[in-house]
Amino acid sequence: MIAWDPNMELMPEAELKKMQFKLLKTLVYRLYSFSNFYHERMVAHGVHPDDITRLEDVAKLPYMVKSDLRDNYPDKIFTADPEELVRYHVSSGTTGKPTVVGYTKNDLENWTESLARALTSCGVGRGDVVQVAYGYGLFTGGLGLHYGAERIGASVVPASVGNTERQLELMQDLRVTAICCTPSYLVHIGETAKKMGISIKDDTRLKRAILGAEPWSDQMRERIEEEMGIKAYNIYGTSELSGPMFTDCAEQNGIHMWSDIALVEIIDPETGRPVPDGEQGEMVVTILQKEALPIIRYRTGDITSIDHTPCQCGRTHPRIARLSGRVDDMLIIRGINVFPSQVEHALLGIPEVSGNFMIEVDRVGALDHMLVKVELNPEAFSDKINDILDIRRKVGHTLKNMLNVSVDVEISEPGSLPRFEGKAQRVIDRRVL
Ligand code: DLL
Repeated sequence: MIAWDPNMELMPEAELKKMQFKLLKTLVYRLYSFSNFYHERMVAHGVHPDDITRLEDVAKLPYMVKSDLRDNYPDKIFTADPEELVRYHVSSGTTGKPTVVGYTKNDLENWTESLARALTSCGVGRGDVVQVAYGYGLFTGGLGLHYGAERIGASVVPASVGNTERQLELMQDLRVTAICCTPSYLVHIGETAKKMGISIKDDTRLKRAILGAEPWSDQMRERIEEEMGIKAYNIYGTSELSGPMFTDCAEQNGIHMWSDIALVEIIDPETGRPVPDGEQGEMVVTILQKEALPIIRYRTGDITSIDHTPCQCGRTHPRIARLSGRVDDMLIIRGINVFPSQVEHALLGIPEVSGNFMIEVDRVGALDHMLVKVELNPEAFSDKINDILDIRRKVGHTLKNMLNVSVDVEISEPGSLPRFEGKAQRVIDRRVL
């Protein structure tokens, strides 16, 4: 196993915990003394830095949520002098004001190092040609992976998103070996390649894809790996935490959360109480070393579970499971909780349809009504109405079994549903709640 920073990545768990405690204590004292926002929060919550006497005491600190950042727009929570800031990223979000994240030189350094570790653990290194097809600019994906890939000595192709045919030309001409983009964009690149008569498996040198920024299923990973003859890794992060920072390793069995960077808790989103290892809940993250915009107990809204058992790869940092969705992604259909990721999971088990889908939710009378629009795979395309009705029935049954709620299914032609270059937006909820 090749690690970027073996001392840190293979450090015994007990030592990691000691380090985390020290970092937490320093962080809490610093913020209590120098940040109005955190000082007021801690006082209102009845907690003093002296109350933090062991790592588990992190639970005594108040939570932070996305609206705290919005309400303090643009930089009221920042704790670095303005002249220390070297970068801003801005996340637009779907509602209200955007959130602004500032970085000092050290913040960029820690972010870049965590990505260097992450990319190395996916098998990327010197000699690789990395096509960064996440958006460059205010989004953290493009520049983040760019700096990370440069740090490990790979050659970077800063392609950004869009212009898909050109992406394929670059991939072939520059002998790209690894691509970083959203999973839905890679699927779109694959479809475009087919139309252009290019086989990614046979006509390119692509070996790895580092995919994230949106939920995707294990079935999707397998399908991508098989079709393109590559290994597909999962990368996670959010702008508030700095950006993408954490990936799975060669074992492809969970995302390593670097313990010197992030202290991770999994809680029951309703009660706020911790849930045991292996059980799903909302991930709460404290970033232990951030200067410009410190983050204590940030409720990510992301649903996952944590595993502290040793990983076969040798890294000692805990792993989180593939994210199954967001607390706020969850649709409640006639009282049943439904996650869009369950729909993807179900569809990818049906050979006649693709994993590209749209969900439309309406209220008809007093009842919720969910329509899943599904695309046929080109091989299953038929002009016989009975064939299409059979597929529709099959999809309906599979979804009912997976979701425990009946949904309507609309079958459409191959390639007819929207394609996404950035994060896929698959749900249209027209209910007025
Ligand atoms: O999406 C950062 C990023 C860039 C991650 C490139 C990975 C690759 P935001 O725009 O702030 O930042 O969105 C963060 O995206 O809370 C998750 O809900 C979702 N997300 C990110 N990665 C994954 C993933 C970037 N691997 C939000 N699986 C997060 C599922 C993901 N969801």
